Amino acid sequence: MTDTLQNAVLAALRDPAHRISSAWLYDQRGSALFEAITQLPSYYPTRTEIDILDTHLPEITAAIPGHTLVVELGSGSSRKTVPLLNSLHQPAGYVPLDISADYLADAADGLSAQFPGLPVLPRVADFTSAFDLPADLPEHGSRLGFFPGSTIGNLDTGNARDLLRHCRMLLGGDSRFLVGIDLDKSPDILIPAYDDPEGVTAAFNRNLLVRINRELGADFDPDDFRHEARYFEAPARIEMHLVCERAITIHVAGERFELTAGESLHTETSRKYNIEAFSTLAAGAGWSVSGHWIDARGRFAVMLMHA
Ligand code: AVJ
Repeated sequence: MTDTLQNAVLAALRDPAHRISSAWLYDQRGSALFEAITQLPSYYPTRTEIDILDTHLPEITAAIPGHTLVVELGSGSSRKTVPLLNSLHQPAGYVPLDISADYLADAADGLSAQFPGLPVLPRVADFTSAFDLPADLPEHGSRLGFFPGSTIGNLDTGNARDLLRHCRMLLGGDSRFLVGIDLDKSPDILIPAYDDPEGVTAAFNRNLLVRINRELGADFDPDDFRHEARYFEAPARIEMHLVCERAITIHVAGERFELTAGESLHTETSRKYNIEAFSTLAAGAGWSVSGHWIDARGRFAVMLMHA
Protein backbone atom coordinates (compact mmCIF):
# COMPACT_ATOMS: atom_id res chain seq x y z
CA MET A 1 0.00 0.00 0.00
CA THR A 2 1.39 3.39 -0.92
CA ASP A 3 1.88 5.66 2.11
CA THR A 4 -0.99 8.06 1.51
CA LEU A 5 -4.27 7.98 -0.40
CA GLN A 6 -3.09 10.90 -2.52
CA ASN A 7 0.10 9.14 -3.59
CA ALA A 8 -1.80 5.92 -4.25
CA VAL A 9 -4.43 7.64 -6.41
CA LEU A 10 -1.94 9.74 -8.37
CA ALA A 11 0.28 6.70 -9.01
CA ALA A 12 -2.75 4.67 -10.13
CA LEU A 13 -3.94 7.37 -12.52
CA ARG A 14 -0.48 7.91 -14.05
CA ASP A 15 0.08 4.20 -14.64
CA PRO A 16 -1.90 2.64 -17.52
CA ALA A 17 -2.84 -0.37 -15.34
CA HIS A 18 -4.67 2.06 -12.98
CA ARG A 19 -4.13 -0.30 -10.07
CA ILE A 20 -4.73 0.87 -6.51
CA SER A 21 -4.36 -1.17 -3.32
CA SER A 22 -7.67 -2.59 -2.07
CA ALA A 23 -6.69 -1.44 1.42
CA TRP A 24 -8.09 1.99 0.44
CA LEU A 25 -11.61 0.53 0.09
CA TYR A 26 -11.88 0.28 3.88
CA ASP A 27 -12.75 3.71 5.20
CA GLN A 28 -15.59 3.72 7.73
CA ARG A 29 -18.32 3.44 5.10
CA GLY A 30 -16.30 0.88 3.14
CA SER A 31 -15.85 -1.30 6.21
CA ALA A 32 -19.59 -1.09 6.92
CA LEU A 33 -20.39 -2.00 3.30
CA PHE A 34 -18.04 -4.95 3.50
CA GLU A 35 -19.90 -6.14 6.62
CA ALA A 36 -23.12 -5.89 4.58
CA ILE A 37 -21.49 -7.93 1.79
CA THR A 38 -20.77 -10.75 4.24
CA GLN A 39 -24.55 -11.11 4.79
CA LEU A 40 -25.42 -11.42 1.10
CA PRO A 41 -26.76 -14.77 -0.17
CA SER A 42 -24.24 -14.81 -3.05
CA TYR A 43 -21.20 -13.94 -0.91
CA TYR A 44 -20.41 -17.42 0.45
CA PRO A 45 -16.88 -17.01 1.98
CA THR A 46 -17.75 -15.55 5.39
CA ARG A 47 -20.60 -17.89 6.19
CA THR A 48 -18.72 -20.90 4.83
CA GLU A 49 -15.66 -20.17 6.96
CA ILE A 50 -17.85 -19.68 10.05
CA ASP A 51 -19.47 -23.07 9.35
CA ILE A 52 -16.05 -24.73 9.06
CA LEU A 53 -14.92 -23.18 12.35
CA ASP A 54 -18.23 -24.08 14.06
CA THR A 55 -17.82 -27.69 13.05
CA HIS A 56 -14.11 -28.21 13.53
CA LEU A 57 -12.85 -25.79 16.19
CA PRO A 58 -12.52 -28.45 18.92
CA GLU A 59 -10.28 -30.49 16.62
CA ILE A 60 -8.35 -27.42 15.42
CA THR A 61 -7.65 -26.00 18.87
CA ALA A 62 -6.82 -29.42 20.37
CA ALA A 63 -3.44 -29.09 18.65
CA ILE A 64 -2.75 -25.61 20.05
CA PRO A 65 -0.88 -25.27 23.38
CA GLY A 66 -2.60 -23.49 26.26
CA HIS A 67 -1.83 -19.94 27.37
CA THR A 68 -1.40 -18.83 23.76
CA LEU A 69 -1.40 -15.20 22.69
CA VAL A 70 -3.88 -14.75 19.81
CA VAL A 71 -2.81 -12.24 17.15
CA GLU A 72 -5.55 -11.56 14.60
CA LEU A 73 -4.80 -9.90 11.28
CA GLY A 74 -7.55 -7.82 9.71
CA SER A 75 -9.82 -8.41 12.69
CA GLY A 76 -12.70 -6.30 11.30
CA SER A 77 -15.73 -7.00 13.49
CA SER A 78 -13.89 -9.88 15.30
CA ARG A 79 -16.96 -12.08 14.72
CA LYS A 80 -14.94 -15.27 14.28
CA THR A 81 -12.77 -14.58 17.31
CA VAL A 82 -15.37 -15.33 19.99
CA PRO A 83 -15.72 -19.03 19.14
CA LEU A 84 -11.95 -19.30 18.71
CA LEU A 85 -11.22 -17.77 22.12
CA ASN A 86 -13.92 -19.97 23.68
CA SER A 87 -12.37 -23.08 22.20
CA LEU A 88 -8.74 -22.30 23.16
CA HIS A 89 -7.35 -23.46 26.50
CA GLN A 90 -6.82 -20.36 28.68
CA PRO A 91 -5.72 -17.86 26.03
CA ALA A 92 -3.22 -15.36 27.46
CA GLY A 93 -4.34 -12.33 25.46
CA TYR A 94 -5.83 -11.06 22.24
CA VAL A 95 -4.09 -8.65 19.87
CA PRO A 96 -6.46 -7.51 17.09
CA LEU A 97 -4.74 -5.73 14.19
CA ASP A 98 -6.79 -3.80 11.66
CA ILE A 99 -6.42 -1.01 9.17
CA SER A 100 -9.66 0.69 10.25
CA ALA A 101 -9.19 2.40 13.62
CA ASP A 102 -12.95 2.84 14.23
CA TYR A 103 -13.76 -0.80 13.68
CA LEU A 104 -10.80 -1.86 15.75
CA ALA A 105 -11.80 0.11 18.85
CA ASP A 106 -15.42 -1.11 18.72
CA ALA A 107 -14.41 -4.72 18.20
CA ALA A 108 -11.85 -4.56 21.01
CA ASP A 109 -14.45 -3.09 23.41
CA GLY A 110 -16.95 -5.79 22.47
CA LEU A 111 -14.40 -8.54 23.01
CA SER A 112 -13.25 -7.15 26.37
CA ALA A 113 -16.85 -7.09 27.54
CA GLN A 114 -17.34 -10.73 26.55
CA PHE A 115 -14.05 -11.96 28.01
CA PRO A 116 -13.49 -10.11 31.27
CA GLY A 117 -9.95 -10.71 32.48
CA LEU A 118 -8.57 -11.34 29.00
CA PRO A 119 -6.00 -8.68 28.06
CA VAL A 120 -7.06 -7.13 24.72
CA LEU A 121 -4.43 -5.00 22.98
CA PRO A 122 -5.75 -3.55 19.72
CA ARG A 123 -3.34 -2.04 17.26
CA VAL A 124 -3.87 -0.20 13.98
CA ALA A 125 -1.77 -1.97 11.36
CA ASP A 126 -1.60 -2.20 7.61
CA PHE A 127 -0.48 -5.74 6.96
CA THR A 128 0.30 -5.01 3.33
CA SER A 129 3.58 -3.63 4.72
CA ALA A 130 5.73 -4.44 7.76
CA PHE A 131 4.04 -3.99 11.14
CA ASP A 132 4.85 -4.60 14.79
CA LEU A 133 3.12 -6.04 17.84
CA PRO A 134 2.43 -3.86 20.88
CA ALA A 135 5.42 -3.66 23.24
CA ASP A 136 3.47 -4.32 26.46
CA LEU A 137 2.26 -7.88 25.79
CA PRO A 138 0.96 -9.94 28.71
CA GLU A 139 2.93 -12.98 29.79
CA HIS A 140 2.12 -15.89 27.45
CA GLY A 141 3.23 -19.20 25.98
CA SER A 142 3.60 -19.62 22.24
CA ARG A 143 1.65 -17.41 19.86
CA LEU A 144 -1.24 -18.14 17.52
CA GLY A 145 -1.73 -16.05 14.40
CA PHE A 146 -5.33 -15.88 13.15
CA PHE A 147 -5.93 -14.58 9.64
CA PRO A 148 -9.47 -15.52 8.60
CA GLY A 149 -11.67 -14.29 5.77
CA SER A 150 -9.27 -15.09 2.91
CA THR A 151 -7.93 -11.57 3.28
CA ILE A 152 -4.50 -12.97 2.41
CA GLY A 153 -5.99 -13.40 -1.08
CA ASN A 154 -5.83 -9.63 -1.56
CA LEU A 155 -2.04 -9.87 -1.79
CA ASP A 156 -0.20 -11.03 -4.86
CA THR A 157 2.11 -14.04 -4.47
CA GLY A 158 5.25 -12.11 -3.54
CA ASN A 159 3.50 -9.92 -0.97
CA ALA A 160 1.61 -12.88 0.48
CA ARG A 161 4.92 -14.73 0.96
CA ASP A 162 6.48 -11.64 2.55
CA LEU A 163 3.54 -11.32 4.93
CA LEU A 164 3.70 -15.02 5.90
CA ARG A 165 7.44 -14.64 6.52
CA HIS A 166 6.92 -11.47 8.56
CA CYS A 167 4.31 -13.28 10.67
CA ARG A 168 6.69 -16.22 11.14
CA MET A 169 9.20 -13.76 12.56
CA LEU A 170 6.68 -11.87 14.75
CA LEU A 171 4.97 -15.01 16.08
CA GLY A 172 8.26 -16.81 16.72
CA GLY A 173 9.31 -20.40 17.35
CA ASP A 174 6.63 -22.96 18.24
CA SER A 175 3.92 -20.60 16.96
CA ARG A 176 0.83 -21.66 15.03
CA PHE A 177 -0.97 -19.83 12.24
CA LEU A 178 -4.62 -20.34 11.34
CA VAL A 179 -5.39 -18.92 7.90
CA GLY A 180 -8.61 -18.91 5.85
CA ILE A 181 -8.31 -19.19 2.08
CA ASP A 182 -10.94 -19.08 -0.60
CA LEU A 183 -10.66 -22.00 -3.02
CA ASP A 184 -10.73 -21.76 -6.79
CA LYS A 185 -14.09 -22.69 -8.26
CA SER A 186 -16.45 -22.05 -11.15
CA PRO A 187 -16.87 -18.41 -12.21
CA ASP A 188 -20.62 -19.16 -12.04
CA ILE A 189 -20.23 -19.05 -8.26
CA LEU A 190 -17.34 -16.59 -8.01
CA ILE A 191 -18.73 -13.80 -10.18
CA PRO A 192 -22.06 -13.37 -8.31
CA ALA A 193 -20.10 -13.40 -5.02
CA TYR A 194 -18.29 -10.28 -6.24
CA ASP A 195 -21.14 -8.79 -8.27
CA ASP A 196 -24.28 -9.35 -6.25
CA PRO A 197 -27.78 -8.65 -7.62
CA GLU A 198 -28.43 -6.33 -4.65
CA GLY A 199 -25.61 -4.02 -5.78
CA VAL A 200 -23.85 -3.87 -2.41
CA THR A 201 -20.45 -4.80 -3.84
CA ALA A 202 -20.92 -2.17 -6.55
CA ALA A 203 -21.59 0.42 -3.83
CA PHE A 204 -18.53 -0.83 -1.90
CA ASN A 205 -16.36 -0.42 -4.99
CA ARG A 206 -17.77 3.00 -5.97
CA ASN A 207 -17.36 4.22 -2.39
CA LEU A 208 -13.64 4.46 -3.17
CA LEU A 209 -14.43 7.33 -5.55
CA VAL A 210 -16.60 9.02 -2.91
CA ARG A 211 -13.70 8.71 -0.47
CA ILE A 212 -11.23 10.12 -2.99
CA ASN A 213 -13.54 13.07 -3.67
CA ARG A 214 -13.98 13.75 0.03
CA GLU A 215 -10.37 13.31 1.15
CA LEU A 216 -8.55 14.69 -1.88
CA GLY A 217 -11.08 17.15 -3.24
CA ALA A 218 -11.28 15.22 -6.52
CA ASP A 219 -14.20 15.49 -8.93
CA PHE A 220 -15.11 11.91 -9.83
CA ASP A 221 -18.76 11.31 -10.65
CA PRO A 222 -19.28 7.77 -9.29
CA ASP A 223 -22.17 7.37 -11.76
CA ASP A 224 -19.66 7.51 -14.63
CA PHE A 225 -18.28 4.15 -13.43
CA ARG A 226 -19.69 0.65 -13.67
CA HIS A 227 -18.69 -2.02 -11.14
CA GLU A 228 -17.26 -5.15 -12.74
CA ALA A 229 -16.00 -8.45 -11.27
CA ARG A 230 -13.69 -10.35 -13.63
CA TYR A 231 -12.43 -13.90 -13.27
CA PHE A 232 -8.91 -14.80 -14.43
CA GLU A 233 -6.87 -18.00 -14.35
CA ALA A 234 -3.19 -18.61 -13.62
CA PRO A 235 -3.19 -17.46 -10.95
CA ALA A 236 -6.90 -17.91 -10.26
CA ARG A 237 -8.39 -14.68 -9.04
CA ILE A 238 -11.26 -12.23 -9.09
CA GLU A 239 -10.45 -8.66 -9.99
CA MET A 240 -12.77 -5.78 -9.16
CA HIS A 241 -12.77 -2.91 -11.58
CA LEU A 242 -14.49 0.43 -11.89
CA VAL A 243 -15.07 0.78 -15.60
CA CYS A 244 -15.35 4.30 -16.94
CA GLU A 245 -18.40 4.48 -19.21
CA ARG A 246 -17.56 7.68 -21.12
CA ALA A 247 -14.53 9.87 -21.83
CA ILE A 248 -13.95 12.11 -18.83
CA THR A 249 -11.47 14.57 -17.40
CA ILE A 250 -10.83 14.46 -13.69
CA HIS A 251 -8.87 16.63 -11.30
CA VAL A 252 -7.01 15.23 -8.32
CA ALA A 253 -4.66 17.26 -6.13
CA GLY A 254 -3.98 19.88 -8.81
CA GLU A 255 -3.37 17.31 -11.57
CA ARG A 256 -5.57 16.63 -14.55
CA PHE A 257 -6.24 13.16 -15.98
CA GLU A 258 -8.20 11.90 -18.97
CA LEU A 259 -9.98 8.56 -18.89
CA THR A 260 -11.46 7.05 -22.04
CA ALA A 261 -14.66 4.99 -22.22
CA GLY A 262 -13.88 1.37 -21.28
CA GLU A 263 -10.74 2.18 -19.33
CA SER A 264 -10.93 0.90 -15.76
CA LEU A 265 -9.52 1.43 -12.31
CA HIS A 266 -8.40 -1.91 -10.84
CA THR A 267 -9.43 -1.67 -7.19
CA GLU A 268 -9.04 -5.19 -5.79
CA THR A 269 -7.63 -8.62 -6.52
CA SER A 270 -8.93 -11.63 -4.61
CA ARG A 271 -6.80 -14.73 -5.15
CA LYS A 272 -8.40 -18.15 -5.20
CA TYR A 273 -6.06 -20.88 -3.98
CA ASN A 274 -5.94 -24.63 -3.82
CA ILE A 275 -4.51 -26.51 -0.84
CA GLU A 276 -1.31 -27.50 -2.59
CA ALA A 277 -0.46 -24.09 -4.02
CA PHE A 278 -1.08 -22.42 -0.68
CA SER A 279 0.94 -25.02 1.24
CA THR A 280 3.87 -24.48 -1.13
CA LEU A 281 3.63 -20.72 -0.71
CA ALA A 282 3.53 -21.09 3.09
CA ALA A 283 6.47 -23.52 3.10
CA GLY A 284 8.52 -20.90 1.26
CA ALA A 285 7.84 -18.59 4.22
CA GLY A 286 8.76 -21.08 6.97
CA TRP A 287 5.32 -22.55 7.75
CA SER A 288 4.43 -26.27 7.66
CA VAL A 289 0.80 -27.23 7.25
CA SER A 290 -0.40 -29.45 10.11
CA GLY A 291 -4.00 -29.73 8.98
CA HIS A 292 -6.70 -28.25 6.82
CA TRP A 293 -10.50 -28.25 6.95
CA ILE A 294 -12.81 -27.72 3.97
CA ASP A 295 -16.61 -27.35 3.80
CA ALA A 296 -18.69 -30.08 2.15
CA ARG A 297 -19.01 -28.09 -1.08
CA GLY A 298 -15.25 -27.55 -1.33
CA ARG A 299 -15.51 -23.78 -1.40
CA PHE A 300 -13.27 -22.57 1.41
CA ALA A 301 -10.40 -23.92 3.51
CA VAL A 302 -9.04 -23.21 6.98
CA MET A 303 -5.32 -24.04 7.14
CA LEU A 304 -3.47 -24.73 10.40
CA MET A 305 0.28 -24.32 10.14
CA HIS A 306 3.15 -24.43 12.59
CA ALA A 307 6.50 -22.67 12.60
C1 AVJ B 1 -12.21 -9.00 2.74
C2 AVJ B 1 -10.61 -9.37 1.09
C3 AVJ B 1 -11.74 -11.20 2.00
O1 AVJ B 1 -11.76 -10.59 -1.29
O2 AVJ B 1 -13.56 -11.62 -0.71
C4 AVJ B 1 -15.58 -8.83 -0.87
C5 AVJ B 1 -13.22 -8.36 0.04
N1 AVJ B 1 -14.34 -7.56 -2.02
N2 AVJ B 1 -16.26 -8.45 -1.96
C6 AVJ B 1 -12.75 -10.71 -0.58
C7 AVJ B 1 -14.36 -8.27 -0.92
C8 AVJ B 1 -15.51 -7.67 -2.65
C9 AVJ B 1 -12.98 -9.72 0.56
N3 AVJ B 1 -11.89 -9.79 1.58
